[in-house]
Amino acid sequence: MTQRGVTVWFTGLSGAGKTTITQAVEETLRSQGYQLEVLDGDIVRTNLTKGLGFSKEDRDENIRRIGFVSHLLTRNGVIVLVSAISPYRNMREEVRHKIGDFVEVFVNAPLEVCEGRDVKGLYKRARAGEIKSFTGIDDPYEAPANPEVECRTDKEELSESVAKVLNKLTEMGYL
Ligand code: GGZ
Repeated sequence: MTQRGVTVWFTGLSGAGKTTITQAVEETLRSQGYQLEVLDGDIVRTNLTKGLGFSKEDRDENIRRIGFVSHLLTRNGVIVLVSAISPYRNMREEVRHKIGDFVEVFVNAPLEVCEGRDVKGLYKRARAGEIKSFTGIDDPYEAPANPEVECRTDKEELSESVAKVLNKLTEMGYL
C-alpha cells in the first residue's frame, strides 16, 4: 500500500487540547504502521522558528515556515500533524492552498475553559500583564469558518476527538 501524504492542521487557543489530541492521533497511527511527523508550535519555536515572537508578523512567519516543511513532507507521502495556535485565518488558508492535501481540525474550547485549565500558568501571567499579546487575552484568535473537523474538548472525551479525526481521514481516503 502506498501511503498518501496529508497535513492535518490542529488550530486553537493555548490550552484547548491541540497537543493532547495530536499525541493520541500520532500513537494510534504509528501503531498501525503509518509514517508520521509532528510539528508542534511549542517545539518548532525552539529550532525551525527560533527567535520569532508573537507579533502578527512573527506568527505569520512561524506558520509560513511550518507550512513549508509540512508541504515538503506531505508531497513525499508523510502524514504531518501540525499543532499550532495559528490564529490568523488568512495564513491557514495560505498554507491550505500551498499544501493541497490539508485537513483543518479546530480544537475548540471556550476561552474560560482554557484559562481555567491554565496548565502552564500562562493565562495568569497574561492577565497580570507579564506576557503581552497573548492569544485570547489581548491578541486575536480567528476561528475557522469551515474546518473539516471540530473537536469540542470541553464537551467530548479525548477518544471521541481522536475518532473524529481518524474517521475524517478515512473518509477522505488518506487512511
Ligand atoms: C500565545 C504563547 C504566547 C503568546 C507564549 N500567545 O499552549 P502553549 O504555550 O504550550 O503553546 C503556546 C505557544 C504558541 O506557539 P504557536 O507557535 O502555536 O503560536 S502561533 O501559531 O500563534 O505562532 C503557548 C506559548 O507558545 N506562548 N507566548 N503571546 N501563546
